[in-house]
Amino acid sequence: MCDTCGCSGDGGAVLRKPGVKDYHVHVGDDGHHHHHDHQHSHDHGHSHDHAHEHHHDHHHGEARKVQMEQDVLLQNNMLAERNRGWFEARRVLALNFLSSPGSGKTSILEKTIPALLEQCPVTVIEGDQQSTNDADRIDALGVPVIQVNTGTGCHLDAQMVQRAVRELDPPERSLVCIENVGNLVCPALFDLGEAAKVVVISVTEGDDKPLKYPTMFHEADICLLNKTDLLPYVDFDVAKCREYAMQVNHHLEWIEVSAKTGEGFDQWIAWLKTKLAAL
Ligand SMILES: Nc1nc2c(ncn2[C@@H]2O[C@H](COP(=O)(O)OP(=O)(O)OP(=O)(O)O)[C@@H](O)[C@H]2O)c(=O)[nH]1
Ligand SMILES: [Zn+2]
Ligand SMILES: [Zn+2]
Repeated sequence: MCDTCGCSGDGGAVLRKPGVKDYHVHVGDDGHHHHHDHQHSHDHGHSHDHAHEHHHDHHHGEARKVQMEQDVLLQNNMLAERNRGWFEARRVLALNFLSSPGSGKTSILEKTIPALLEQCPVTVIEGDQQSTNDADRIDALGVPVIQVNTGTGCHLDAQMVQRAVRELDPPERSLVCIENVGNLVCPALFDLGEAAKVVVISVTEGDDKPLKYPTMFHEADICLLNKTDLLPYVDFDVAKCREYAMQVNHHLEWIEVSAKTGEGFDQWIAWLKTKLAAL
């Protein structure tokens, strides 16, 4: 997470809308308590006979870092629960899409959304460090979308989603798709208030990913294995990958798809429709 991976997480995120040049909303940093007790290294070569009080805080650095991480996550979890309550009260199905960069999250959304629009309204929150590329792709589908640019941050957090949701104002009984920043590590730790986490991996990434990034697969509710159209060209053992994923999380649902050919989308759309029907 932030303090460990060095990403800022300090409220520097900005919301943007495709085609609306002046639209620019800063996500405030309230609710994000970053303790900036710098860990000065005090070199005691000099004598201490000056008058001002010297505050030497000799807490163990590691312990403090862990405490800070716990505080940040606690704050986030509280906000996430508020988001969850808001979604539930409005009968909104919020899904958090997670993967490493380029696994096909946006491509999957591009294919999924048109198939659902008959059944219910869809809105999208796009998370990326920079650019509105993904939001532009969703905008082309004609559904409302907000881009969250996290700057140096490598994940979305509950506060960014709360702010984006306020702007989007998704209608009752609708689907909100949240595409997280491409990253298999940090986003797993940050609850956004979603009903389910959808982890996407593609066959070009290697079948050992569930073992290398177990937290993500442990936290996910469903895994979409994407780019199955490329299986003839890569060394990727689908059965093995699935077995590894199940070792980490035996409740994980598993669907194999290709956003390019549409293979497996019947099953995926059926999964979504079941969730939407239960709202
Ligand atoms: N062959 C093939 N290519 C795909 C498939 N899905 C996505 N791609 C390609 O993979 C690349 C990345 O796809 P995106 O949908 O942008 O991936 P993403 O996960 O949204 O990427 P980030 O937002 O940057 O993390 C693009 O060139 C897509 O055309 C697929 O099923 N098969
Ligand atoms: Zn991070
Ligand atoms: Zn994307």
